[in-house]
Amino acid sequence: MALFDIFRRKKAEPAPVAEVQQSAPIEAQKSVHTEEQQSAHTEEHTSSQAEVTEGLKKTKEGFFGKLARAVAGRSQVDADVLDDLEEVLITSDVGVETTVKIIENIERRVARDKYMNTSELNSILREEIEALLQECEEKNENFGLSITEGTPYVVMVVGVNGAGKTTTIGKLAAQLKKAGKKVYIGAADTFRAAAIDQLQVWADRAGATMIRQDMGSDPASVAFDTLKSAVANQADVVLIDTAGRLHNKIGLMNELSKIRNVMAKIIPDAPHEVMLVLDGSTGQNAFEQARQFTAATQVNSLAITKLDGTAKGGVVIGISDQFQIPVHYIGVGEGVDQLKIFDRHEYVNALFGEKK
Ligand SMILES: Nc1nc2c(ncn2[C@@H]2O[C@H](COP(=O)(O)OP(=O)(O)O)[C@@H](O)[C@H]2O)c(=O)[nH]1
Ligand SMILES: [Mg+2]
Repeated sequence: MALFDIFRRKKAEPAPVAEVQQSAPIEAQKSVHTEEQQSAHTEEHTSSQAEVTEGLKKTKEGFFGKLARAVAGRSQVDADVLDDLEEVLITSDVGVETTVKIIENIERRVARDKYMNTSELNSILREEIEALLQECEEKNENFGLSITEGTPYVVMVVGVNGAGKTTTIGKLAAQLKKAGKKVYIGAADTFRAAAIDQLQVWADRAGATMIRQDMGSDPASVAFDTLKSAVANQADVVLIDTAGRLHNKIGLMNELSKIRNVMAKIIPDAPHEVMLVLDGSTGQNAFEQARQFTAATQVNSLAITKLDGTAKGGVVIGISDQFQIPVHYIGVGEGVDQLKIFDRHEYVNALFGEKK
C-alpha cells in the first residue's frame, strides 16, 4: 500500500483543475443525446449487452467479491474503506495511475459531502469509471468504422503474437460483409505460414478477398499489393494483418513504418486506423504491450480481446484512461459474433448491473 500512497500524495498536491473537469463533461455529453437516440441505443444494444455482460462475468465476480469483502461491516466511506478500495482496483488490473485518479475523485466527493454511505459507493464508482472510459464515436453503421465513399478505409492491425489480431480481423470482416461492404484483407504477417492459412480460413468464411504472398515475403509488399488491388476493385475496407514480433523498439518501429509508408503511396491518408489488439486476460502485461506499441507507432484505436473467461477485465479501464486511446472493440469469445463495438455504458452495466 505504501507505494500507492506515495503515488497518490505526489499527484494530489497540485489540485489540478483538469481532473475536476474530467467527470463533469460526461454529464453534458449525455444530455446532448436526444430521446430518439437514447431509445435506438437501448434497442440496438439489448442483445449486445447480454453478451458483454456474460463475457465480463468473471471480472464482475472477482471485482465485486473483493469489494464486498472490503466494505463488509462498514457503513461509512472513510480512509480505511478507500485504502481497501484502492487495493481492490489495483488487484483488478485497473492499473496504478487510473486507480489513483478514481480514489482521488471519490475522496473529493467524500470531502465535499462530508459523509458517504458505503451503499452509495457502487453508483459513485460506476460514474467515475464510465467517465474515464474512452470509446470511439462511430457506433453502429459499418460496424463502427468511419467508411467513406470512394476510397477504401484502411485499418492496420498491430499487436503481439497471440493477442487475437487474426481472429479480430476475421470477425470484423464478417460483420462488415454483413453490412454489405466489400472487404479486402492483406496477409502481411508473413512470418509463419500457418498465420497466412489461418487468415485465409477467416477470409473465406467471411466472403472477403485476401491478398497474400509466400511465407517470408516482405510485409510491406503484401500491404502494397492489397491496397492496389482494393483501390482497383473499389473495396470499402482494407484490413491489414501484421506480425507481432517485439524484437526491439527500433525493429518494430522500422517494420511498422515501412508498411505505413508503402500504403500511403497508394492512399495518402492510409492507414486511417491503426488498431492495437491486446489480450485482456494478460492484465499488466497488456499495459506493457500498449506502452511498447504506442512508442513504436501511432496507435489510434484499441481492441481488447479474450475478456470472456478472465477476471482481469479491469484492464479496459486503465488502458483506455492511461493511454487516452479509444477502445473500439472488445472480444468476448472465439465466435464470429463475439466481437463487440465497445460501449462504455454497456461495459459499466456489465460490471454494476443495468441502470435505467
Ligand atoms: N476466448 C477468446 N479467445 C479469443 C478471442 N480473440 C482471440 N481469441 C483466441 O486467441 C488465440 C490467438 O488468436 P490469433 O487471432 O491467432 O492471434 P494473433 O497471433 O494476434 O493473430 C486464438 O486461439 C483465438 O481463438 C476472444 O475474444 N475470446
Ligand atoms: Mg495472427
